Amino acid sequence: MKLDSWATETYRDFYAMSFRIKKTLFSGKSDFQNVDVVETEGHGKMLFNDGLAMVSERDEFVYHDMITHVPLFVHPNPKKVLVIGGGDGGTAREVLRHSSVEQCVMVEIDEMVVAACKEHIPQTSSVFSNPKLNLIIDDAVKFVAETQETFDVILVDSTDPIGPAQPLFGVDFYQNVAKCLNPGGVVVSQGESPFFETTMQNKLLSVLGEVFPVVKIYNFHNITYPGGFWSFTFASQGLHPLKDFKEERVEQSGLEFQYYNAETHRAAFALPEFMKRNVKGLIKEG
Ligand code: AG3
Repeated sequence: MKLDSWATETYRDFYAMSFRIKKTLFSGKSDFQNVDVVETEGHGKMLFNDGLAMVSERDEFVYHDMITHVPLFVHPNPKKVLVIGGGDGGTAREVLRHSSVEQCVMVEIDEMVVAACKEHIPQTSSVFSNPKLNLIIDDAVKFVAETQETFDVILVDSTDPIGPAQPLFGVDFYQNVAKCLNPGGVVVSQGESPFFETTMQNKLLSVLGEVFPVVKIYNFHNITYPGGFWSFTFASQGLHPLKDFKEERVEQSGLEFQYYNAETHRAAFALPEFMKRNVKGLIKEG
C-alpha cells in the first residue's frame, strides 16, 4: 500500500479504493503481515492489514452490528461466544453488549494488530478492558483443533483468504469449529464480496455445507471494502436465521444500534438474482 497522501487498497490489480490521509499513526511489520493505522480525512481512523482495509471509524458499526447481532438474536440464549480474529475489538465490543453473554473468548493470531488498535483506535479496542473478554493471542486453527471449550456462537472475523487467514476458509477448520459448538450452536463468518469473490464464496458455502445442516448467506453495505457490498455466511446445527428469529427480542434487549434492527436483519437475507444464481444448490434451509 502507498502511504503518501492517500492510503490505497489495490484489489486484484484491477480496482483500487483510496482514502485521503491526515496522518500516519502506526506502521509495522509483524510475523504475519504489515499493519498500518492511519487517520483519514473522511473515514476517521483506519486499520489496514497487508494493505487491505479492515476497519474505519466512520462505518465499522455496519460490519460489527451485522456479524454479531444477527446470530446473537437468533440463538435463544447465547452465553459463551468465541471470536476468531477481530483484533481491532469491534466484534467483541458488540458481543459483550448482550446481557446473556457471560464470556467472550477472542483468539487473534497477531498481537501487533491488537496493540496498534489499543493505542490508536479506542472506538473498537476499548473492549479489551472488559473483564468478560478473554483475549488469547494464538493461531485459531490450532485453538479450535485443541481446545476442550465449547461455545454457543462462533464468529469468524477474518481478513481475506490470503496470508494468515487462508486456513480459515477450509473444511478442516470448520470441522473443528463444529466440534467447539454447543448443541444448537451458530457460526457466522466474514464472507467476502459477492461481485468479486464468487468462487471464494461458493467454496466457503460448500465447505460449510459439508459440516452444517443450515447454510445461508447475507449481505450488508459499507464504504470501506472494495465495491461496498459485502457478505457474511450463517451456518448452524439447526437454527434458521429467519424462521427462528424472534424479533421482539431485539426491542426487549433495550440495545440501540446504528445499522442493525429487525428489518435489516430480515432484509439482509434477501439475495439479488445474480447472487441467487451463483449460490444455487449451496444454500441449505435445514
Ligand atoms: N475483517 C475484514 C473484512 C474483509 C476486508 N477485505 C478487504 N478490504 N479486501 C474486518 C475486521 C473487522 N473487525
